[in-house]
Amino acid sequence: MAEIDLFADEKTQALAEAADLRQEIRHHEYLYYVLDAPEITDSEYDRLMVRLREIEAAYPDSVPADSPTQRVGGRADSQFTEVRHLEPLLSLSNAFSAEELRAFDERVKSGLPADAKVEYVMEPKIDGLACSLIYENGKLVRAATRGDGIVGENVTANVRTIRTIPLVLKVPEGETVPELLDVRGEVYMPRQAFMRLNEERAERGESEFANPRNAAAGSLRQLDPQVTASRSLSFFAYYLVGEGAKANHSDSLATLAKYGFKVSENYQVVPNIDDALQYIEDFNQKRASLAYDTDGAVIKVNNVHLQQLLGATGKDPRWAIAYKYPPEQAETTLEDIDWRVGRTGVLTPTAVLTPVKLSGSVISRATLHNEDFIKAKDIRIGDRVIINKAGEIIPEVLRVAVDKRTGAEKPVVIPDKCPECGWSVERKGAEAAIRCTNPHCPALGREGLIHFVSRDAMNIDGCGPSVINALMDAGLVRDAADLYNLQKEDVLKLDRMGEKSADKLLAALEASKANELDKLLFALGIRHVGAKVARTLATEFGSMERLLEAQPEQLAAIRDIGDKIAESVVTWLSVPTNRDLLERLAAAGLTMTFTAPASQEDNPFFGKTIVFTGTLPTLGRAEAKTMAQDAGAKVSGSVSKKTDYVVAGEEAGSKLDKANALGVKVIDEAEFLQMLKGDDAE
Ligand code: 3BA
Repeated sequence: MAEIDLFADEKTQALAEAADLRQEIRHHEYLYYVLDAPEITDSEYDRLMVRLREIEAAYPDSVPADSPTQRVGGRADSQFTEVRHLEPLLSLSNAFSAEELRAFDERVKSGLPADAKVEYVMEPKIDGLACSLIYENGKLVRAATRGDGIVGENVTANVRTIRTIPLVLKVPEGETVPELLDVRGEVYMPRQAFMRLNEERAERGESEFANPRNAAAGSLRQLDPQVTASRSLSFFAYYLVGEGAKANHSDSLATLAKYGFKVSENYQVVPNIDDALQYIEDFNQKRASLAYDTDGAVIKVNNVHLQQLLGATGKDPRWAIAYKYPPEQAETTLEDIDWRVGRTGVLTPTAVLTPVKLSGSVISRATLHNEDFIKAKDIRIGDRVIINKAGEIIPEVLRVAVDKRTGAEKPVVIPDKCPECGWSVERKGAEAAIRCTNPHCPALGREGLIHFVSRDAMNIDGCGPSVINALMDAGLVRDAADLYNLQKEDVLKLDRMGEKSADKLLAALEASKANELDKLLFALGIRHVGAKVARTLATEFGSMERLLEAQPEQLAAIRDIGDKIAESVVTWLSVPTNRDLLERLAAAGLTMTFTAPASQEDNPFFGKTIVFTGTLPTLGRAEAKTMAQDAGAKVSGSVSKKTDYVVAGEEAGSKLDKANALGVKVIDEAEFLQMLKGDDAE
């Protein structure tokens, strides 16, 4: 009995601790994400999360859906099912001039009793997507896009990943929240996140998003919430509907902030239309310096009672209107082009301009994207160019004022050398990017190292991007080999690095030396050598020594290794600094060999193509796949004439039918295992 009580007590205590941790974590997330004013370090925050996850793992049945650990989970509705809004989302009509705003003011006045005192709330108009968030008893239960205003798409799973959206409303002690709350606002992508995302997409050869708004829309409509979570979306709340609404709109905004939402710090209550126009002028100056895109200002009648008296015409409220800033353009001279190497080794051109004023700031640089952009617009040095600032912080060259050409303009010279290290550059196939060929270009170092230590590569725990950055900034590490020369006293010099973390880092480095050649080959970050190709190479050659001697034809003859990969590998291996790096890694004690599972070539599966289908009785799919690969087999996802074996389990479906139709040999798990052991010499 006593023992049972003891356990019960332990559980109660753990659950109480978890509840406290959740409160604490929510508070710190609020400070960090909403207020932008963290009070603890990232690692202190991480520690709280680790502890919470630990308790939740021990008591998985007691994890509430609104725990900070549960932001990413579930799946988005595959079709994003339609949901009817509790109350329609209205739309906003637009005004493009002071006259139109004065006319709006007149209409408001004429629609209200003469003695009505009309105040306006001025808000930035965020360039994002309108969303409605439903909270029941303070908990987020549903999120929907605007859709046609009546019916929107259910994007709850994705919206839950947005850190500025509380899963549980912040309620001051002694206060309660309405049972039902409909919070509306704008989901948007901060400019920085947008630029980073596009950079990554360009690097992967994917199409770039035209603007943060499109990027936000694309990110919200992802089927995998994990992807949405990685996109750094944010949310500004600007409207509280129905029950929750206060007497004045400005009070609703204050209430939203109190509940833990991010509310624009740039809203203002003004007493008349003159001050409203002044706000619009002032805010135009401020806009460029914000971390997100705005395309105008929204003017709203503050008093909700007056709003109701005014009502709506069709979908547009008579009590609010959006003012849109004119597109910002200016003409200036393109003096030069500055080519810089990004962290991915891609050279990007920036226009160096004669400084010119554009929407409140002085512009002296503009993006030119890439070589094709320059060619398509026939941009020449000395040209008069029209630059455009479509909200984005970095302006763009819109077009050349061809009529202003004097004949003195000079064609743009595309660099053939890396401006950072002087190595040659290359532009391959259909890619728009020009890249530095120096695998040790200083610009690349950081990213390369971050990849080297990552989980699927050398898997060095406790060595995240921040540690790599700190090590490089401190001049302690330049390349991967330097990592293995780190001494404890060096590591301890870093900020926020205690005895314990230093020991852990050094132990992880030591342990990583045992990784076999496949991991190392992947970790080196050779272009086109992903984890799978690295494994094939390691299997085929068995040692770095043999790989170093390989001829391109030898490589290209290997199944799954095309000319592109072969060339990339051989080129990489022929670079003296890379050879040097490999020597230093070997000297540090890293494993340079790959021990293929014994007697592969005798194995009946060696060189064969296998397809797994259905549920195997004992083996997991990944496990079975690895076993087959270790035996030298190629595992494919679909059955064809080239398939040698189909390993079929329970509920094998169309693949089994196809195998039978094609006369492919079908075996079960037991036969598969037996043949692996070599009991069946086929
Ligand atoms: N305020 C967009 N509508 C906005 C509530 C009203 C409204 C907006 C707004 C209708 C912004 C139309 C879609 C909609 C909620 C309907 C804003 C912004 N206010 N600050 C007056 O920043 N983009 N958009 N959203 N209901």
